[in-house]
Amino acid sequence: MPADELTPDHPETGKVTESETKAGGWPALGAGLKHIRAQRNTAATLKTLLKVNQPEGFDCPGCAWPEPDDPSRFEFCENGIKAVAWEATGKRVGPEFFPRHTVTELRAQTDHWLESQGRLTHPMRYNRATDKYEPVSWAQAFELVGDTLRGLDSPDRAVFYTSGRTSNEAAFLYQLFVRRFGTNNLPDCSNMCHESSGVALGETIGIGKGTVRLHDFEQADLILVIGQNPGTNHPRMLTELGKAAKRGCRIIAVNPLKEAGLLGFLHPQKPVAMLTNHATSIASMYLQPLVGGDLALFKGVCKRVLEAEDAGPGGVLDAAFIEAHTVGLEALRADVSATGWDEIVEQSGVGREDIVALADAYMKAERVIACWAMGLTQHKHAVPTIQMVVNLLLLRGNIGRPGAGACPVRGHSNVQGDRTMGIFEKPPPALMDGLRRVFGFEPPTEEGYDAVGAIHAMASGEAQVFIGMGGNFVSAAPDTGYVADALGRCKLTVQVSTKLNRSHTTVGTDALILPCLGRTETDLRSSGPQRVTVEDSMSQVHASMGRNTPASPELMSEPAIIAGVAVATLGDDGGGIDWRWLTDDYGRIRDKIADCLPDLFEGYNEKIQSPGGFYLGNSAADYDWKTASRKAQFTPAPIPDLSLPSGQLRLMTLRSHDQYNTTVYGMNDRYRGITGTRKVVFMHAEDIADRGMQPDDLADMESHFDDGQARAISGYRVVACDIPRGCAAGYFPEMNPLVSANSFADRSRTPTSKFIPVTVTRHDG
Ligand SMILES: Nc1nc2c(c(=O)[nH]1)N[C@H]1C(S)=C(S)[C@@H](COP(=O)(O)OP(=O)(O)OC[C@H]3O[C@@H](n4cnc5c(=O)[nH]c(N)nc54)[C@H](O)[C@@H]3O)O[C@H]1N2
Ligand SMILES: Nc1nc2c(c(=O)[nH]1)N[C@H]1C(S)=C(S)[C@@H](COP(=O)(O)OP(=O)(O)OC[C@H]3O[C@@H](n4cnc5c(=O)[nH]c(N)nc54)[C@H](O)[C@@H]3O)O[C@H]1N2
Ligand SMILES: [Mo]
Repeated sequence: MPADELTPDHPETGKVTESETKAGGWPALGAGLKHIRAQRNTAATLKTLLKVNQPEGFDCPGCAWPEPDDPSRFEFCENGIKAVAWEATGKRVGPEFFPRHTVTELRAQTDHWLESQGRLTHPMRYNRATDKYEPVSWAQAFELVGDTLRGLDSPDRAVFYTSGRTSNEAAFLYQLFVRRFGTNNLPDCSNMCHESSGVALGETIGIGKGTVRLHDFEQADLILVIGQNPGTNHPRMLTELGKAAKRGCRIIAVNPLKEAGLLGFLHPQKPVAMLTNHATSIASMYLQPLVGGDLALFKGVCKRVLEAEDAGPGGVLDAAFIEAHTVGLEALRADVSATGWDEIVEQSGVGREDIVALADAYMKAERVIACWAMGLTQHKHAVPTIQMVVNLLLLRGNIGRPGAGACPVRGHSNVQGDRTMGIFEKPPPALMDGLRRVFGFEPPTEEGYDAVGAIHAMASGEAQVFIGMGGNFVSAAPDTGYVADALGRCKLTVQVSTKLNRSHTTVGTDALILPCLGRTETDLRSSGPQRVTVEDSMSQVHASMGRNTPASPELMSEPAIIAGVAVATLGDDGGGIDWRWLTDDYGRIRDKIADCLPDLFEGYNEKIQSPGGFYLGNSAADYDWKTASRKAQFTPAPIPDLSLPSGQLRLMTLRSHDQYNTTVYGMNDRYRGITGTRKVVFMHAEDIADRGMQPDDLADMESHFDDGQARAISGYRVVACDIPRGCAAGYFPEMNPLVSANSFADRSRTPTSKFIPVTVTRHDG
């Protein structure tokens, strides 16, 4: 499908002004309130907000940043308000909506328009003859899914995607159904997100999760924020960073772009600071590497640390920690000394004196936390880059010690929990043993498709059914046109969703929209209202209870939908599993989870009674290294040569301040000075001039991968910003037609959404 058809133009009313130098403050509160009013449900939304992240309330459906143990009465942020208001909207997309729009017409609308129409209320089935969706009963919908799945010549012909909002209970049930059906085809948004972190940490410290907890932020004396934009994507993290900065902890940002939220922060819930407009400075040092230059940069930092140790042996490294807990230092030392400063400086784009300054700050600090997000994970060499950061932490024993550790900051509010529950194309052995023992069936052993694998399998016809438990696969995945075609080749596409999105417009021969309850809504089952549980970025599991009246009486919960599909597919005996009994009371699902994974979840139902929930523990934080060598692993890695042919730029795709992934709340990106448009490309002023253009000119863009495919988008407004020469930035998902499904990280297979070689030329016409 041509890219232009899938990334329709927004009305061109855009305006570019100066970018900001701090995040939060009055504009943040104002923006939050504006969003509540726009959703036509002000009173209900305000009432809802009082329940966000409170002990008896629901977990914010925004990001995965943890809640403090003692949350102030209002534990929310501007973007949490948007996420909640978006779900609690008064607008509806009911059966009266669909006769007015063919799917072809819907495809021509922007992502923003589609989602702004409101909450989905009824199950709908696509009618190819009229090119429209029509109401269908739940029973008929389940029958269609069951019949189609049973008609496949192998269970491996179906793909079961998950986005990261799905609760532990729904996720466990979903993977149970999928494995009972007979496949491990369980790709998820994590494949496109923090998979590289999971692989890198698994190999080096034996667990694919972060090692720090929230209270560690109170003890750190250096926090590195690498490839992450918390002002927009994890605003509540700024509270922690602000507090840390105030008590003298150093914060160093590593990001090609100068992001407002890393420069300063005005807490929107601290009236005095608000009234005096007195922002807390955050980063005391801001390094701007070339896009993709972090491996070289952190190798340089390791080099400086090792040189300092050589100059004064015994004074720099944590010899006791290294001796007791690590292997591989000599290999790293050899690799680092064989790497010259010229290469480090050239490939990182950071001057030697700045690398030395970062290393010196590191060596002065007793307790160091390294945080990172998509700026590190979505690169071809993402895994070794993260491992170089781990090397740096290990050199001075900064894993396991209070106030120190590795902190991959997760995205979706339960993406980490979904993985713990077994949403993974690689069947986790402990869970497979549990399934065998508790449910008495033999789970499939062959690895399933991850996100990239699923795309190619649908394109080639090897996979013929796509079921999405949340998310918006076509817009989130790389190479939008290719994915749309791949979905179009399926016999059946099913989207379990709360809002209309582009994936509903890229239909298979048959297609269903199954509307579900959101996190904020009461989930009433025969045993009463249900709570669900989620795991945050720091391995804390806690309960979440929706309180709002559901957007429509027709909505079903995700667990109930899974049960319906399971019975329709596996037959009346449900493959030996009583799905209805399990979903009448989610406590029963939790008991089964505890039976399957007793080490982590024993006493699950009791433990979630306590307001803050419970901590799953982290073996690495306890100096228990579950690696092959039973030690933490230093990992040498060559610096890749990332130089591009002359004229090409390194494009990174990122989030504006007004979106949640593919959910576009609005057209503004306040901190970056953008109003009313998303069709922009950020570049260095001299790179703009070199191309004979001026800021505000319109440009066309073409990407260059060595897979022989041409990928282009057109009509993007050029914006000058503080970014290294040779680098550029634009918004996800609009720029996804430029990303290749054949370009992904080594070992983790995460699409390289932060490194797209592009040419930018003046738009003619
Ligand atoms: N409001 C809101 N909250 C969200 C989301 C949302 O869309 N909206 N999404 C959620 C999800 S799923 C996720 S995964 C997280 C994403 O959170 P982030 O990772 O913060 O999101 P991105 O916008 O992708 O920004 C990545 C940052 O990395 C920088 N960067 C890009 N390339 C490089 C590089 O090569 N090196 C370095 N050092 N930096 C680089 C960019 O300049 C940018 O500041 O947020 C979660 N929270
Ligand atoms: N180019 C580029 N591509 C990227 C990225 C990037 O930085 N650059 N980031 C990647 C990352 S980090 C991620 S995590 C993925 C995100 O990929 P996804 O998770 O697939 O996408 P979302 O946009 O979060 O999904 C939004 C949809 O979820 C549905 N939804 C919302 N709440 C619920 C709920 O409670 N239940 C159900 N069933 N559905 C719900 C709504 O219908 C909404 O339309 O995108 C990836 N793609
Ligand atoms: Mo993500």
